[in-house]
Parts: sequence; C-alpha cells; structure tokens
Amino acid sequence: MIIPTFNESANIDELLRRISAAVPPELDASVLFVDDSSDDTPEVIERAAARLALPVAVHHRADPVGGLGGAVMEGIARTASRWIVVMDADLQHPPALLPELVARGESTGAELVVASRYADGGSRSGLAGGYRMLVSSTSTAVAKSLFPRLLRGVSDPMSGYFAIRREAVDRAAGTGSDSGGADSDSGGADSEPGGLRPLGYKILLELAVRCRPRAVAEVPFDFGERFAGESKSTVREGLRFLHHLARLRLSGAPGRALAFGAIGASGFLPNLAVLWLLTHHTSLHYTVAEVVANQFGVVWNFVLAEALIYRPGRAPRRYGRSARLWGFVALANADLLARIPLMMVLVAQAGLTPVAATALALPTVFVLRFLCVDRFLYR
Ligand SMILES: Nc1nc2c(ncn2[C@@H]2O[C@H](COP(=O)(O)OP(=O)(O)O)[C@@H](O)[C@H]2O)c(=O)[nH]1
Ligand SMILES: [Mg+2]
Repeated sequence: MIIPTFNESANIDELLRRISAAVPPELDASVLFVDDSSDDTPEVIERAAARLALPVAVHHRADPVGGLGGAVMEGIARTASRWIVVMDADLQHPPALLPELVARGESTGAELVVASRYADGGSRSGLAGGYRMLVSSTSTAVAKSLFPRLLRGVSDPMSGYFAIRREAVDRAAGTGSDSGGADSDSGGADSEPGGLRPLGYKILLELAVRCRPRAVAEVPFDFGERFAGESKSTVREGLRFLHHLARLRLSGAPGRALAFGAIGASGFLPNLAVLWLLTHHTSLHYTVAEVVANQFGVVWNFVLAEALIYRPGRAPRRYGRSARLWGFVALANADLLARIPLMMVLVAQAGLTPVAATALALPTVFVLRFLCVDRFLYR
C-alpha cells in the first residue's frame, strides 16, 4: 500500500489501527508512506509502526518533487509487490475495503480496481459543500469526455483509492511487454520513452490513461469526512489538474497533430497582417510580399509550437534553437513546393479535378510536414 502524506500526524494512529484490523495476514501486505510533511508525521508513523505486526515503512522526501502525484509515483517505484493499493491517509478512504479491492481484481482478472464514489452503492458525503461537489462532478465529466474509451469502465477517474497490478504499471514505464489493444484514446501516450512521469495530481487518471489496464473493475465506497486535519486540495491544484489533463490529452501524436494544425491556422493572422502592410506601404509586388509575409506566419508557428507543443523537457531537442528554426522554415516553405507536384500527379495520373487534387494534397502534405517536425526536428 502506498499512502501519500502531507502533515497527517493526527490521522496516523487511527489509520494504521484500521489497516491492521482490515488486512488478513495471508494477504502479505506492507505499507509504504511517502511523506512530504513539514510536521512530525514521519516520527508518528515510525512510533506507530513499532507497535504493529504489519510491515510499515516511511520514506520522507526532502525534495517533494511533483507533490501528491510525484509522491505516489515514487512510492510505486520503490515497491515490487504484485498489487499496489493507493490510499489517502485521512480516513476518507475506508481501510476496511482494502482486501476487497485486491480480491475483486483477482476474481475478475482486472488490472485496475477503482474504489468509486460514483458507482452504484457509493457516495461522497465527505465532499463538504456544493462547491466541492460541483468541482468533483465537473472534472469527472471533463475527464470522461476527453478519454471516453480508456475511461469507459471507470465511473470515478478522480478517485484517490484504487488497486493496480504491477504488470500494468511496468507496461507504461516501458519495462513490460506490449502496450495492448486497439484502444487509441491517448494516441500512443504510453509509447513515450519517459514512460511514467510524476506530473499529475490525480494519479489514477494518469495511470488509467498511460497504463491502459486491460480490464477495470470497481468497488463502490462511501467517501466520508476527514478523521482529523485539513484538506490540502486547493483551487490551484484544480487548475494544475486541468492543465495536466490537456497535456495528457495532447501527449499522443494525434493530439500533437491537432495542436500543430490549430497553431498553423493561427499563422494566417501575422501572414495576412504583414501582407497588408507590405502591399499598402511598400512597392513590393504582391507575390514577393506574400513570400515575405509567409515567413512571419512561419516564425509565429515556430514560436507557438515550441511554447505549447514541444516545450523544453517534454520533447528531446536534437538541434540548437537556430537549427530548429531553420528546419521549421525550410519544412514550411517545402510544403508549397511539395504540394504543386503532388497536385499535378493527382490530376494527370489519377484523373482528379484540380479542386479534388488540392483537397487531397493539402492534408497529405500537412501530415508529412507534421511528421517531419514531430519525428525529425524534436524526437
Ligand atoms: N506526499 C504528499 N502527500 C500529499 C500531498 N498533498 C496531499 N497529500 C496527501 O494526499 C492525501 C489526499 O489529500 P487531501 O488533502 O485529503 O485531499 P482531498 O481529499 O481532495 O481533500 C492525503 O493523505 C494527504 O496527506 C503532497 O504534496 N505530498
Ligand atoms: Mg482527503
């Protein structure tokens, strides 16, 4: 069991008491706290652990990289058990459910078992106030509509209480076998060389999208009140989560292609603005003016693509900045050069009308250009 903690000292004794009572010895369970506290939570854990038969360890992180999500990922990396159960420390997640999560996974063959507040029989009484209820239902709906296939069997992708099989996690980390399935919601996000990265604050969503568990089961539960202490959820975490959702969605090649296309379309603005300036305020011929204006659109696209799609740290950068810029400019200008002969072939050889040929040539050349940028310039 991985339990992330941030200043939960008042919950530890009760939590460990209930876990010990819930877990039968034959389950061979052990607990790893991944702690980012500034209070005495680690000491409280160690004192409580000394009294228990259950193996309990605490890993305090001096450098709390990635916050809650980072803590869970670090915990997973530090364990080798067949099942990994992630649970909060504040007793909003009933420890009594723990054996059932694993048992359900074993009996159904599921790779992921989610303790769900939204499944039949579950509830969320502990979500104090209409505001948090609304935030929870909205983010659930957004996540499910962004990943309809991957989250099909998951009614509560925002749950922090779940069990996942080691194989599924290893697969996403790139150490397992195949990545399985024709399910392409995330368009290959799991094939990234980095594998699992501690980005998300809603780690279940991250794991469901990146690990693509072959089968998912759910167990309903009542998300109760905190036992003690205060929630660490903030609006800032919520915003970070939305941002992360967008990143997850765009991390696959189709998502990047879509963003690339949208950025390309926005490039018409500087292109047209510069064309207008040059044709109204200089004596350049309009064809020459357009060649010049086009370069402004290309540079605009380059800056946006680097800022939004190929950010530092997200995609390896093989070349220096000016080499990338020249590559980008060359590919964008080659676009037109490649389109004309392709159109001619389609008209002359395939007997298409010029309009049909253009309609086919435009996306073909766009995809080629995207692939060159995506695979050659950045990856
Ligand atoms: N290690 C670690 N744990 C955290 C962090 N933030 C929250 N937690 C833990 O994550 C669990 C859920 O946090 P909580 O504040 O209860 O969120 P809420 O249930 O959404 O209100 C608790 O066990 C917290 O102690 C963090 O930055 N690092
Ligand atoms: Mg909580």
